[in-house]
Amino acid sequence: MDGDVFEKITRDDFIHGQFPENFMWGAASAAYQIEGAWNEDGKGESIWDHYCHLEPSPIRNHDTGDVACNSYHYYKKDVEILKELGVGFYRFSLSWPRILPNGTLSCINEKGIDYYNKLIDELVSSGVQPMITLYHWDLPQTLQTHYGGWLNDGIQDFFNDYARLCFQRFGDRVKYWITLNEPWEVAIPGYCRGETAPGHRDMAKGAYIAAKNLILSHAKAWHTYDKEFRATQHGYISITIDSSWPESFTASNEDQMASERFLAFHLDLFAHPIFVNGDFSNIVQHQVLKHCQAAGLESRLPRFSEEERKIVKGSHDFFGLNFYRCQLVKHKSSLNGMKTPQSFDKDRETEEFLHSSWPRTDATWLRMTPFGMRRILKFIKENYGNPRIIITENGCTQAGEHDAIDENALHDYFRVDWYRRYLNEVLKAIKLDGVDVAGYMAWSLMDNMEWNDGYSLRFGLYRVDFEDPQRKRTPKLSARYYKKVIQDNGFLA
Ligand code: GBH
Repeated sequence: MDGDVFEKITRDDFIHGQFPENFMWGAASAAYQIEGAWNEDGKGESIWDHYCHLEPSPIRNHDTGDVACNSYHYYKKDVEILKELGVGFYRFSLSWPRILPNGTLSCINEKGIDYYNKLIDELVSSGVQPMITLYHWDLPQTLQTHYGGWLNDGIQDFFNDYARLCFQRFGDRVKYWITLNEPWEVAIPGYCRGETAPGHRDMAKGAYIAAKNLILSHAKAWHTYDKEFRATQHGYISITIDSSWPESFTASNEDQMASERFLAFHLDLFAHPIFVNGDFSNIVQHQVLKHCQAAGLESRLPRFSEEERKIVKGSHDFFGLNFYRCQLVKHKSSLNGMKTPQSFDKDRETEEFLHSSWPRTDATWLRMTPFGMRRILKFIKENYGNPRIIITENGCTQAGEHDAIDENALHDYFRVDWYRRYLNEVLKAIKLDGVDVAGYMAWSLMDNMEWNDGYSLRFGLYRVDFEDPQRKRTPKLSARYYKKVIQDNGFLA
């Protein structure tokens, strides 16, 4: 580490300059986190409705998304603030059970479709282009209860049916589609560790089975768009993948290999099949097999058939990236034969932690580490065939913000600094490393229901007053700052 000390001082130096012409500036949200109206107008229950209503509640302060920002009723307020921000794009997600209450075409909820039509029309007439995420974690509960959700390969066709319906109903006005948001967060916390909805725990196999179904679901929907809609609708469709950027704990060969493994099991777990060759990488195959063999077992990793590899490989129009943070990564051997229970977390043979010098936020997992942005962008350029990249999420909570009152709550200097630094690293990636970054969506447009952390973490450019029945949205300083960066299309000298 010592050799790097000087490099670390200069690493964050600021550059002036502008983003490419027509750079896509936007802000993002997700259905469960903002809509509320969880059981209104025929909407079905989602796994997040179900999970938040469990007793005892697994959510901080027993919060739920029952009302959230009430965007189902106040979507016009959302469009107002998007206009005020001056963004060209709004990335939001559709609630699958609002459109298909039990997940399948057997029942189509026209009222749910009306809601999204009204939102899309309001956006388009306001000069804001919709970018739609089909799945941001709120699976219809029926599909979970009756089929086991993402663990059942039947989900691939259910998702494809749902996607086709959305292209049919909304595709005339929507040119950017994202099939799945952060499949890693679905597969690992959702179906392996059991830490988020649906809370299914299967350390040995859950992650891989869900991952394979997520990848194939994405790929089938991509082909449906490609074959049936692209020629008339002229849009773009891809997937959004999230990952931390690993910084090796030491410069040792061991720790550097551990960083490689970390990426293989995070970013690359989904990017490798889709952007490289239709299959899990050799590192993943080797690591899983090695742990199984040590215990005298066959590999737990499901394989892709030749037919499946063909439809997965190349199923993308751009690389959707959600990037938040770096993690320090260290080698950790976990080969202990029969004594070690088989587990996704052990397959990686890594240990991760945060550097004490990285500035804190309100979220224990999140520290300000902008340099990782430039590095992960360069990695994507070099490893996935220089794709066009759209950063579909980046943003933060600010330490102490939740309890701040009066103007303190709106003077989010830390968040201003965050956007300034992370965006500057994006600019460096474009100007200095030649990475093809086409757009950036701030997470989030407004404070919202932050999953297991409820309303205790605020990620918004706009503050939402959750005590107010009208859910008033008020711009924070960061909203004004972001607006200025958009107006200048970068950082003027
Ligand atoms: C994104 O996930 C989501 O797409 C978005 O919906 C969310 O609001 C946003 O980030 C902010 O979190 O508490 O230690 O168990 C980013 C990946 C996955 C990071 C879950 C936080 C919880 C870690 N997130 N993780 S912990």
